[in-house]
Amino acid sequence: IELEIDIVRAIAADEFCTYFQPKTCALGYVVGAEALIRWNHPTKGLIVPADFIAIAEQYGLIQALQNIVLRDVCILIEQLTASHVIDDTFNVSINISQCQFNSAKLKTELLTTLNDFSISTSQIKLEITESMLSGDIDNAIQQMQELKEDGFILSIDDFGTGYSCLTHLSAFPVKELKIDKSFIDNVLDDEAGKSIVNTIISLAKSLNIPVVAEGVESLAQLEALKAMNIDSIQGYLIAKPMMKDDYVKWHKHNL
Ligand code: G
Ligand code: G
Ligand code: MN
Ligand code: NA
Repeated sequence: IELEIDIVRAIAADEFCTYFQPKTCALGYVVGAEALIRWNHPTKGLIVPADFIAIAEQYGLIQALQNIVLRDVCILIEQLTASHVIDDTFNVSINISQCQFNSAKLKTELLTTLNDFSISTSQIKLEITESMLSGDIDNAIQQMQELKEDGFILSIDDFGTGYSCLTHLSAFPVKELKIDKSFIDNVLDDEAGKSIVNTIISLAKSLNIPVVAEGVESLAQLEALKAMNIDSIQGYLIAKPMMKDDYVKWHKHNL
């Protein structure tokens, strides 16, 4: 069966689900989470996004998947709010694809789903990869500005891998910059690895943009990043992405 037909079938069969990975501040308090889609395939088992996101983008199915993720995010936020374990500074990140970012309908799609819940746009963070910000800069800034005006928080994902023009960084209305895992992997290797991460953190700090380290796996990495004044941490050291119920349990035990 063709994968795109299988995606359409799987949407109707409710086989997609959303995992959540927590993000903590340098002191260890939970400050947010990232939503990561998974496909519970009846015969193939759990399928990761690397194996279907590109196909979904190609066949115009990505917004349908995004709506599922956003709905799951809203359900999580409502549940955590009802349990009094978050306040309205807690936000959940969703990953935006290039084709969605280019679409004039993105904002309406997001607002339509949010409308079914009593959740503020400021509790939703939109992750745009750095590579999406290297083409038509004026268009990118305008799209970001419009999303920001509706209250969405914007984040630059996979920073350091996208060859964006650094002079534009101060023009982007973003509230977060996520250093790509590939740089965090090398932070203990040698002076060069350390210096690259330190330079990204200093650059973001000078622009008043909080910085997240992605893919932190060891205490030694965490200590090195804290010494460089990192703001937040995401990675297996804190927790792997979890199903909603496991995430809620984890969250309540790690307040
Ligand atoms: O969850 P995992 O680490 O396997 O994610 C791999 C990639 O898939 C990441 O780059 C992430 O941005 C992307 N991804 C995960 N969930 C979504 C989603 O809901 N929408 C889009 N567009 N990409 C996603
Ligand atoms: O959207 P983005 O490309 O940033 O997606 C983050 C991806 O990184 C997710 O697929 C998530 O499962 C993965 N991830 C998060 N933390 C770690 C980690 O500590 N180690 C590894 N190997 N992967 C991680
Ligand atoms: Mn991401
Ligand atoms: Na990333």
